[in-house]
Amino acid sequence: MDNAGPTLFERIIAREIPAAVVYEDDRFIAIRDIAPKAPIHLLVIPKKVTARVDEIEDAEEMGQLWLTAVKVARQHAADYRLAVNCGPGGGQVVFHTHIHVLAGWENGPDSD
Ligand code: D5M
Repeated sequence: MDNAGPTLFERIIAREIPAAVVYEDDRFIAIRDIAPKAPIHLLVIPKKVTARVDEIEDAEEMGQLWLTAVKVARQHAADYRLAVNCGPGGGQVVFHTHIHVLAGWENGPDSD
């Protein structure tokens, strides 16, 4: 991490920037993506800041992140896609770790 100040998602967690919050506990928050790429597009975000998912070295922390993503996904859809962009070359643009939850297609993700 650099020291460029709070990330966009930290500012959302702090309620400095508005977002549609669909889930929150003491360690994670989930919001609706502002530019949805599926009928349902959520972001599951750890409150403990890392820039990208491969900075998480602790198995419990990584496990809870994925368990929370699954829990949030299942609150919204029976079937879903979880995705993580890691680094600029992987399509990441917000450098605060997050898992995308994509769902809601009528006939699967490649149908629309
Ligand atoms: O995905 C970062 C995602 O974050 C991208 O799908 C848009 C979303 N985004 C950007 N700004 C906001 C705000 N303010 N609210 C909600 N969602 C937002 P990445 O994996 O880094 O490419």
